[in-house]
This record gives sequence, C-alpha cells and structure tokens, in this order.
Amino acid sequence: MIEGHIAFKPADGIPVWDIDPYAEEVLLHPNEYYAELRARGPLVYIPKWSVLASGRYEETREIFSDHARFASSRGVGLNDFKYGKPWRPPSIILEVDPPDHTKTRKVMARALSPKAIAGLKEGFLQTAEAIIGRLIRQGSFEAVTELAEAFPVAVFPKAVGMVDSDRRRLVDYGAMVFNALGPDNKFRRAAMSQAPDIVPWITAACARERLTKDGLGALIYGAADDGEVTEEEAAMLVRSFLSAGVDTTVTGIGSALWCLASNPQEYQKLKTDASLARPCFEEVLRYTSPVHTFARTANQDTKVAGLRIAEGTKILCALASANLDPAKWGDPDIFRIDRKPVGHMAFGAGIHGCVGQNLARLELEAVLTVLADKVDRIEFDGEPEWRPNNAIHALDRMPLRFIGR
Ligand code: HEM
Ligand code: OVM
Repeated sequence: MIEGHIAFKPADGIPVWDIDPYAEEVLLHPNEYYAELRARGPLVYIPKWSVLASGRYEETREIFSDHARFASSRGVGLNDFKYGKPWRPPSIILEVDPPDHTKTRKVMARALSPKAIAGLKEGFLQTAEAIIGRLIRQGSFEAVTELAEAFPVAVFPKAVGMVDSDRRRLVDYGAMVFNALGPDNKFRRAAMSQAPDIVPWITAACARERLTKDGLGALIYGAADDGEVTEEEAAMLVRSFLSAGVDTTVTGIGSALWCLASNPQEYQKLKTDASLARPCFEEVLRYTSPVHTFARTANQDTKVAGLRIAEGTKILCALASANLDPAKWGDPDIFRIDRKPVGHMAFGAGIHGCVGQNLARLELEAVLTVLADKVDRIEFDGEPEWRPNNAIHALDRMPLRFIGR
C-alpha cells in the first residue's frame, strides 16, 4: 500500500473505476476520461489511489463552494497532508482553511484588486505589441516558448517587482508545484529532481530586499509593515505569486492560440470585434481548463448527490470535466468565443476562487487585443504537442505561423 492512500470501501451506490487519472495518455488527451467519469456517476471510487473523483458540474461546484465540509488544509492534491509530509511548507493561502485563510486572502485580494493592477494595462499592451510584432516579421515560430512563455515572463516578474527574473526557473517552478499535486509518478519525480536548483532560487527571490518598492510584492510587504501579516508570511505570499502566477497564464496563452488556430472562424469574429477579447478568454478557460484538477478532503461524514462520503476522504475535482459537462453547457465540445460561459470552474469557486483572475484577464486581454489588431490569420505550422502534468493541461510545443495584415 502507498503511504497516505488508505484503501477504503466506498459507500453503496458509488461505482468503482479501475483507472489511473495520472496515466500519461489520460494527462495528454483527457477528454474521454472526463466523459466516462461523468457518465459513471456524480462520484466514482478510484482504487488505484483510494480516492473519489467528481467530474460533473453540479457536484464539483457544490464541493468547491463548501469549505466547511471540504477542506483545503489537508492539501489540494492527491496527497493527504495528515499522512504524508508536504514537499514544501504549505501555501498559507491555498492550503489552509478559515480562519487562517481569511487574513492572507484579504492581503492578496487587495494587492491583486482591479484598482491595484489597473496601471499595468498600458505596459502589458506595449509588451504584447513588441513580441507579436517580432513574430509577424518572423512568420513561423514555436508558440509555447516564443509567445506563451515570453509574454508572462516579460510582464509578471516586473509587475511583482522582482529585480532579477529567470524564465526557465519561473516556468519550471510552476510546473513543479502543479506536478507535486499528483502521485509519486514519473512526472512528479522528473519535476522534483529540479527542486535543489529551483527552490532556493525562488525562496531568495521572495525576500523584501529583492523586490522593488513599487510592485505587487511591495504591497504584500506593506501589509507586514502595517502588522497585518508577519515578515515571514509576506515572503510566503510572494511565493504564492510565483507558484500560481506564471505557469497558469503561460498555459492560458498557449491554449488560447491553440483554440484560435483550430477555429479560424472564431478568430475572424475576434478580429471583427476586439471587445470579444475578454469573453474569448473565458471560453478558452472553459474549453481548455489550464488547471485540470484540484482536490479537497472531507472534513466530516457527509453526502453529495445522496452518496455517503466518510470523513478524511480525498476527492479529486476535475474542473476541466465540469467545464465540459453537457448537463451544464450546450454543445460543450464547441469553442465559441461569444459563449460567455458564466460560472465556469477554471478559476475554481468559493472562498479559494482564483485571487489572481483579474491579473490573468488583463494579460490575456492584452495578448488577444494586439493579435486581433495585427494578425490576419493564425495557422498551425506542424502538429501541436501536449505536455503531461499532474494538475495542469498545457501545450509542450506548437509551431505556428502569423500572417500579418
Ligand atoms: C487559486 C486557476 C492565474 C494566484 C486558483 C484556483 C484556480 C486557479 C482553479 C483555485 C484553487 C482552489 O480552489 O484550490 C488559475 C488559472 C489562471 C490563474 C486558470 C490563469 C489562467 C493566477 C495568477 C495569480 C494566481 C496570475 C497571481 C497573480 C492564485 C492564488 C490562489 C489561486 C494565490 C489561491 C487563492 C486562495 O486559496 O484563496 N487559481 N489561476 N492565479 N490563484 Fe489562480
Ligand atoms: C500557492 C498557490 C496558489 C494557487 C495555485 C498554486 C498549485 C499555488 O499559494 O502556492 O499552484
């Protein structure tokens, strides 16, 4: 038996499914797994990891909306912090419950509020113009590194106020944090092998002295000056920026380009009406769900959809599957930039709902607006390939061609 995965007998009515959601084929091309997960029932028991999984919209939303019954403090990955030691000191916003969560969430929400980030828009647009202009002149390029990574890595560390940035370490740290949410499989081990190099670099980058006085990081340290959090807590919250703020938006941009290259008629809609940039991103999020799975742990004996769940049960919540549930969405497998998918789960829901979502939207708005203005057509210049990760569904490489106007 694997440490931390104690086998149990699921309650009557919960189907048992002998599948590994972390198998490479599933992580690369998960939509069949999601469809079968939803079809088998609101909850299924997966003996391979002794967990329940939720893939339907209604129940996934119910679980995410109820932090009192479904805790984050035992980890939001497969591993239960009660049994296995976390690989790093747990996040003091993501991996905690109220009341601990309330204070740190308030500080982060203020630093990432629409008002706090409004001033970033102009710089985001300029950077998008510079990068996209260069790629148009180049014609063909590899979109994951040259656009999806290049843009966030140019704007985000600067917004945080980092004095020195390191693209490779920032992107790989994100991938490590998300791979860490899965089992001890080859993806997690490969990511973790980089920890001795990356973790000390990240930790050092979070110190007050390594941040400018005018960035988002300084706003967090300002909360330490005001006595809202300690100096150590401020450093941990800056670590949360670096954990959650890079790989997610890299994935969002890559997936947006993939959606638009695959659906030229939808791209033409965006070109005709650039005010669709934001709705387009919401549909990219629904359709591709950068974070495919986050987990919760039942705090008490409870029920979902009338099915009994025992205290201590881990539940994998397949956000990507909820976002494709035909019981919630009409024609869920069709990408439509003007769908306006209110209530999608790509940013989560409830008290832990993505605190960086306004910043993510600002980044994607800049990229999509400049694209629509400058690029006539987006075409594949080779087969896109996905990169397996235990919690994120991202492209590995995608040769593209921009045909300028
Ligand atoms: C939380 C997705 C961008 C910072 C979350 C959650 C999701 C998510 C699903 C919920 C976690 C849970 O309930 O367990 C995304 C996606 C993004 C994105 C898809 C981009 C497309 C960002 C950015 C930042 C950020 C840019 C930072 C600037 C955070 C933090 C939390 C969070 C700190 C924890 C909030 C809490 O627990 O209260 N994100 N995120 N995210 N996100 Fe994002
Ligand atoms: C964190 C954090 C927040 C959201 C997502 C994430 C798993 C990490 O606070 O470290 O990636």
